[in-house]
Amino acid sequence: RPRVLSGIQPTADSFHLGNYLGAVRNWVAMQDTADAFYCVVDLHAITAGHDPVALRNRTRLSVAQLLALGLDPERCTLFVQSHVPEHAQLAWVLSCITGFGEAGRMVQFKDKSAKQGSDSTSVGLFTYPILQAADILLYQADAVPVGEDQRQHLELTRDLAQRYNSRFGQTFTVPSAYIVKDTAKITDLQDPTSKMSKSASSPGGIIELLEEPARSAKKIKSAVTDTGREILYDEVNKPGISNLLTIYAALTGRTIDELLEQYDGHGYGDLKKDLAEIVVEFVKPIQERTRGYLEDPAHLDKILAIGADKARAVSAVTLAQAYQNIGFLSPS
Ligand code: AQP
Repeated sequence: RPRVLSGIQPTADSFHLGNYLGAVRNWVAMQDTADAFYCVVDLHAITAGHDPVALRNRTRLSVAQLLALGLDPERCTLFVQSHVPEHAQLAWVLSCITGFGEAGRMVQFKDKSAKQGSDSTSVGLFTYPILQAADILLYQADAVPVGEDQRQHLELTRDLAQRYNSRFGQTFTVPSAYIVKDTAKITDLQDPTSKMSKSASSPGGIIELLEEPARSAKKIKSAVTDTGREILYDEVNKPGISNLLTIYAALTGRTIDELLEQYDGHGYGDLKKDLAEIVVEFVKPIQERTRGYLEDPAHLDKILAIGADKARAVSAVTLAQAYQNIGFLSPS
């Protein structure tokens, strides 16, 4: 079975629909087809300023949501990144084979640092993609299920793996991005050419899985739609309605063509009203299950302890090999 690895940041009180449809939904599916490793990446979550109490809560909340969304610790390895010290250790080594200019070309860094200003931008935000490369390469992952926004970081990971292997001998599997085109970029409901984002979206633009369902329904109903009245799938000229069709299709398992046929002759309002109900029915059981997991933090901690042990069994072997190949003297 192929090995997969992916992660999600505990940077908000709730995941959003883009995180689910672009990434976590595929994680759930891959539990049955791959040897899957998934982590809540708390080391990444401290790169842009954070509150310690909120971080701890959000880390547990993230784990509870992942379980509620369908991750099963019997069928995958679920862990918290900081519980596995090899991530930070390999990141240092990889940072020493990454060019300064190469890291500076990362679009996500350029966007986020431009917003923050250079005095508020941490060196950690700059080296974030290198830590992400370490996350992936430690597990010898063949595939990395992510949304479109991560494509450039995956390219860097591949380059670093190839560079290491050619300089120091075969050490890492060169991974591929696994990006499902249809749902790779769920867009902001108020600004449908931008991605739905925890940090950049306005409250009206983002559907949070744990928010009051009536609030989500209202947001869908007031989503920005496009000029004209006809329901068509056209990402360029009708990005708003196309995004709603994408979400509708993904949550119901129906094709866009089936939806176009169903809504032929109907207005935007009809589609929004139906989609609002679908979203409400989708989030309700997830919220209930998340609450259930949060009621038993000791159980969550146990799942994470087992996950960290399983993760370390793989990551420690890779790190030892990477240290050996780069020329570090083994401790006796
Ligand atoms: N809008 C999206 N559509 C599809 N996939 C998305 N992902 C994020 N937004 C979308 C995917 O979700 C996974 C987890 O990503 P993350 O923890 O890095 O989340 P994030 O990037 O912090 O989430 P945001 O909302 O994108 O936050 P900002 O903009 O603040 O960085 C990844 O696989 C990602 O591709």
